[in-house]
Amino acid sequence: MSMLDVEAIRKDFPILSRQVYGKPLVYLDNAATSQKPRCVIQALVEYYEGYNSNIHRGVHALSMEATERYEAARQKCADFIGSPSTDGVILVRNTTEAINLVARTWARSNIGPGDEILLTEMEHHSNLVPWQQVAQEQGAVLRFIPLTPEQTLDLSDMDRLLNSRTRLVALTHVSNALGTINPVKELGRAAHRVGARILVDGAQSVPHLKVDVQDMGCDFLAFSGHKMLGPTGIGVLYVKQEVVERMEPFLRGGDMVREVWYDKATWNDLPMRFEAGTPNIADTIALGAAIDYLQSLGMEVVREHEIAITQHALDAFQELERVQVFGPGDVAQRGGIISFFCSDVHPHDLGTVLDREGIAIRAGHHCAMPLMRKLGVPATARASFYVYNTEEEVDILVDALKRALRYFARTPNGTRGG
Ligand code: C6P
Repeated sequence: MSMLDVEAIRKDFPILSRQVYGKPLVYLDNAATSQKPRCVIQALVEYYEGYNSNIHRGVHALSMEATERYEAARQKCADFIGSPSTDGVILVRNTTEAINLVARTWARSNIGPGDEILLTEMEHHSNLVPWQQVAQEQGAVLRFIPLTPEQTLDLSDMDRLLNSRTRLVALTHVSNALGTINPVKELGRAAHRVGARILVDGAQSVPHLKVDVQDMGCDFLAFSGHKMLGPTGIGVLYVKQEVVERMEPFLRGGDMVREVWYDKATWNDLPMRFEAGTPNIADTIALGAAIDYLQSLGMEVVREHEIAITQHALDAFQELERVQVFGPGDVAQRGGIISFFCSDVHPHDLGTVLDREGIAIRAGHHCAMPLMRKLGVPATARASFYVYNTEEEVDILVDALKRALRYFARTPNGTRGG
């Protein structure tokens, strides 16, 4: 049981009352994207119906109103992650763009030949492929913290992996493909001891846990609005003050400049220096509404609910024969993600069968192909929870899985059967 009034919360999400193939929707794909409460949808409608206009330049009432609400939403983002200032709260499209921004700006001036970037074996492609490019173009070396048999980080060889050549440690806070929560605070301290910076991919943590950038001690934090009840197309890159002050701009053009001549330009104040062109005004304001909604629930309570439902799922999954659940057994070390595999059936086939019952899960490599190779599986099936999910929904999933696995056990090699 959790302290959240889940029945009341569910009423705030119009989509949760729809049916899929005549069955009530059981939405368990929240790690991919969350659903949106009415207040977020309403914020979009209010903006377009009431004060749509461009920001930071108009002298008219609509523009001033839009600018005020846009900047208020930025302040909400800053407060939500405990950032003391908005100077380093840069509004981008998503986690992927946030990480690429760091790779294209900070990394260009701070990483050189022979320097090392320390990642982990569980990174999402978004926190791997940009660093591959930095390594190729700048002659840097990528190193990887390996996994334990329980798919947590194996820190036993850190003295070698983290050394005086390390410039950056970049890792996910919560793994989207395993559910594992990583010790980012400890790794931040260790990184700073050797003079390295730390980037935390918060795509799967900021929506679910109380994340405080000062307590965590990170230099960069990236996250996406769409996984935390907000719209798609808006994300945040937080950069620590002393770092952002010395960063070169990313995209260049309107809005990010102070003064321009034919042959040169000077830069606008922080953080506008990193927001060239007309930004995503409507979705930023709606992300502010999503943050208000999460704050009204309280992030500690959001996490408590996640722990309760994940524990319930871990217990229920034990009844499933020949199903391997990835990640640590201790619920305190995992987010609301159950990633699993059964050799009797390809995860895609499982996903398709569940879909016919109205149950939405994700099946695939979860943008973590190197990790799938490490685990020795082609893909996994993944159920992921959020504030509106109930233990009953977990039971519906597990019952449907039992039926599906019985069916596939009779039709070997993971074929779809008759
Ligand atoms: N993971 C999932 O189903 P974007 O797409 O830029 O909003 O987020 C990228 C990203 C980065 N890091 C982690 C840990 C993530 O989980 C994601 C997005 C989704 O797991 C889509 S692949």
